[in-house]
Amino acid sequence: MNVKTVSTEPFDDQKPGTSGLRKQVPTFQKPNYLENFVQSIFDSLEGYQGETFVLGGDGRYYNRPAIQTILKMAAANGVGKMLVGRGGILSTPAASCVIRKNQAFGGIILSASHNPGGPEGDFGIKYNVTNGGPAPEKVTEAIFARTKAIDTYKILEADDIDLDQLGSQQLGAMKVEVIDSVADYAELMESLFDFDRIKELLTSGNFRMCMDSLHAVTGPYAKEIFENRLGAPAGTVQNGTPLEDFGGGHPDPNLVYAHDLVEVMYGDDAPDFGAASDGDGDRNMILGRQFFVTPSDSLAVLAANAKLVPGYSKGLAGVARSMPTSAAADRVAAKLGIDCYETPTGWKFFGNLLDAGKATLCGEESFGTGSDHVREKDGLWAVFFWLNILAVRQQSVEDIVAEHWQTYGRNYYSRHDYEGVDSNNANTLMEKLRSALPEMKGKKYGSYEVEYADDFSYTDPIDGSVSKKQGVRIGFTDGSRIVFRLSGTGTQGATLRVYLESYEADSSKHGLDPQDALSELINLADEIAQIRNYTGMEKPTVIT
Ligand code: G16
Repeated sequence: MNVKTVSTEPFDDQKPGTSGLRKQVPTFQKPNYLENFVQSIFDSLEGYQGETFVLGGDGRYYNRPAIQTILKMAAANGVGKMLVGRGGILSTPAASCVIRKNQAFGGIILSASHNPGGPEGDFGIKYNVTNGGPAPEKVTEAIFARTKAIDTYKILEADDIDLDQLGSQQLGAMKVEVIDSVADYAELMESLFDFDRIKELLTSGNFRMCMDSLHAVTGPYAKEIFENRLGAPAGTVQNGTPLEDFGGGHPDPNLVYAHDLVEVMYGDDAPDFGAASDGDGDRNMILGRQFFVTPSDSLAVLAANAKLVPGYSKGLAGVARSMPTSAAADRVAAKLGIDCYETPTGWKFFGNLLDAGKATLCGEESFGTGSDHVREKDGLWAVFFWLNILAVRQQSVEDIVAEHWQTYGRNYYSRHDYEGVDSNNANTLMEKLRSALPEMKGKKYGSYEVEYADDFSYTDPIDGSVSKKQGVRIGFTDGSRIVFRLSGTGTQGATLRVYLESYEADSSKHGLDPQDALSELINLADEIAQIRNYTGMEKPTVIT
């Protein structure tokens, strides 16, 4: 076995963001760029030699060469066995499932999630720990520290592995097993949901659904489960073949980027149910006929109906949501008499709560929902959850949500994104806001009075770790609020996210367009943060 030790120099931009290291493909193609980061992962782990790891990605451009490099580096660094998805592909939730099922030491996932792909698109890499979830901050910080000091990496000189051949192969002293991850994932879904009932619904002739995989990783999973196992007609899954550049699209399941699905669901003779997932399969968007379910509401509806689903019929230990997600789930938790946790943005913050059995369901406004079945958010899981509820309740998506609002009130909610903002301007906007916070309490803006204004800080209730500066919150006396934060997943300039929320108990006022219901708060956000001034934009680039 020929292990080569290669000299290298640190890069100064390898700090993992909200979810791993994301950069444009040409950055990852720089000599040693990927290798430095991978070696930094191994260097910051202890006791992994001889252990099993999991490796796979969302199939975007550069996935295959990166997988080959990582395999050779893993072999050179003493990994015992590597489980790799066929073709180098694993959805993020499937990777989490495989790590857990095999009690692997950890996993390396190659994904830039919902960001566009292709030679000029984005690429990403993240490390997941043994519980199947994204590495917590203390691990990502150790990896980052190592990237700043690295001077060599190890790689095996060997031929490439055949990634399309299921079964075992040898790479130096490391065993490589190419696996069919669809099977493991489908089995897990079948253990949680009432597949018989869902099958009945999908084959009844009275119900039609459309699943849009946006040319990304969930295509094979969705085709196998919806069409082959659950009997949905061929063609139920659209854009179901994963492409390296996602067909030139933006694999982000929202009303702007999932336009094919939106056209179908808002067209004449629309199906009863529509869903989309993202590049690596962990996000979801849920639509009824001409009806959009916000991710915050989706979490609340799943929590309120969890007892209808076999895997959750015993009830929930608790729910958790990221801070900018609306408080709709809090109202359900209060009624159920269970705890509701508020964490910073980033799925990694749910890991400890799930491991400790404090939360069963988690969700984020950024189209992420999941549970303790894995340690990642899970796009298709959310679709099955909805289908299971629809199969039991035999009502439309819109009726279920409208009834939910009648019971709990409606949290009007919207997120306004300003993408590609000059980073200095974005940072100045945030700093100005932060410095104004101490003076804000009690201030009046039109009919609104500020009740609190702070920069969200989170103390993990399990390990006591503290994460500061997680978003500026301005809450008003009527329960509405505005949150400002900069995205940690973009690769060009900065993205300012403005989250707007107000609460309406009166069901006669539940039928408004959220942009109208929130219009005063939207103007206020601009007045307080000088958004147009600092971004140079008259309006957001994306509204969800
Ligand atoms: C990641 C994280 C999510 C987060 C989202 C948006 O999702 O896992 O927890 O909500 O990014 O983060 P930001 O607002 O910082 O851009 P994904 O689907 O991109 O892996």
